[in-house]
Amino acid sequence: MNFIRRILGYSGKKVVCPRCLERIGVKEDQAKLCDNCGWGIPLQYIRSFDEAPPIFIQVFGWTNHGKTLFLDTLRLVLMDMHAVWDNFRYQSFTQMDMEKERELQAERRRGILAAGTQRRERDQNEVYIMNLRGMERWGSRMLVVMDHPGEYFENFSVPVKEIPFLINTPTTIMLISLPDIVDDSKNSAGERIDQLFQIYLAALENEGVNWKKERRKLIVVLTKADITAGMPQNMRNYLMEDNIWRSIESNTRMNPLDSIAVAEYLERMERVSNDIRHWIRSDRKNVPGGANFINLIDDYNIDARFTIMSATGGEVEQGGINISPRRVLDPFFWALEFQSR
Ligand SMILES: Nc1nc2c(ncn2[C@@H]2O[C@H](COP(=O)(O)OP(=O)(O)OP(=O)(O)O)[C@@H](O)[C@H]2O)c(=O)[nH]1
Ligand SMILES: [Mg+2]
Repeated sequence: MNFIRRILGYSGKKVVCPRCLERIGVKEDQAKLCDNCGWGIPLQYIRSFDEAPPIFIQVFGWTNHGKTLFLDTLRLVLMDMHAVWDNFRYQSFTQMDMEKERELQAERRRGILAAGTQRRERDQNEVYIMNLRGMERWGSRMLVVMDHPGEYFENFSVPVKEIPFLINTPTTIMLISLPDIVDDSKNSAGERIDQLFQIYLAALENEGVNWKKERRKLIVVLTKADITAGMPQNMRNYLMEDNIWRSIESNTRMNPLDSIAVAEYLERMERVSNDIRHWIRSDRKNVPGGANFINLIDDYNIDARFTIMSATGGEVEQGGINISPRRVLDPFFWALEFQSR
């Protein structure tokens, strides 16, 4: 039997298509077009699948709130994680991924990350795969990312077919920029944080999600924390104390994130998550819709964690920005925790 399998090149192996998440049969030594969606699955993805299972990141958030910049700076930080993990290495699996990598590195060398509108012209339905190896605690994982335009999440008609990870993976990153909803001049529609969540609930409910049966996981990311008003001092300190980027930039050696340090990092993240949750629940002025948001989360049995982050590290200047991302790893670490159990 094994002999016949070898001759036919059939290993009985199945992988999850990184585009539509259907489980499909593959051969160990051949790239393959997905039987379900036709997407070209790279050979290295197939080879690595068992040893480095995929981790899917779906970002849900309105236009101009910072989704693309979050995903881009996360990739930039991940490319330099050797700073804290001695055996860390990453790899692009497709030409498109490598081009993206070069583009980000070039922008970073110029100290500039292009602004939102321009970035939106890219094909929004592309799947980016980054193979990450040698991560302390989590080992090897393939990070699979899609970046959708905020228009998709604007109202109750979310095009879920275009957003396969939303329904088919249990974890969603809900990203919201409080400065963009608190400032009336940027928020003529009067959007509130609980409304973004109601759109999420409606999208999943339309697809028949059973909240009691499958506990959904939500990572709430308050982005643009560098310009967020009214944030308690302990949270602000937490944001500013992240010095991974600084040590990467200055090429200075940091304390490695060994297994003990990672465990401590996660404990602190959990405490900060509780603080943020409390702040959202109680600060009516600076977090419009916050109390309703938290109560709905509990009502729908959702397993939520909360993070603050800044993709830029500071206010954006005309023409470009000298970035200094802070705490962009936190949502990723939560996703790893959620998708490792
Ligand atoms: N101060 C500050 N500005 C940010 C931050 N992240 C993003 N921005 C600004 O917000 C703008 C929009 O960010 P994008 O990442 O393009 O937003 P998006 O959510 O991808 O927008 P769409 O693609 O239209 O849905 C950027 O051009 C930056 O000027 C941040 O952490 N801090
Ligand atoms: Mg975008």
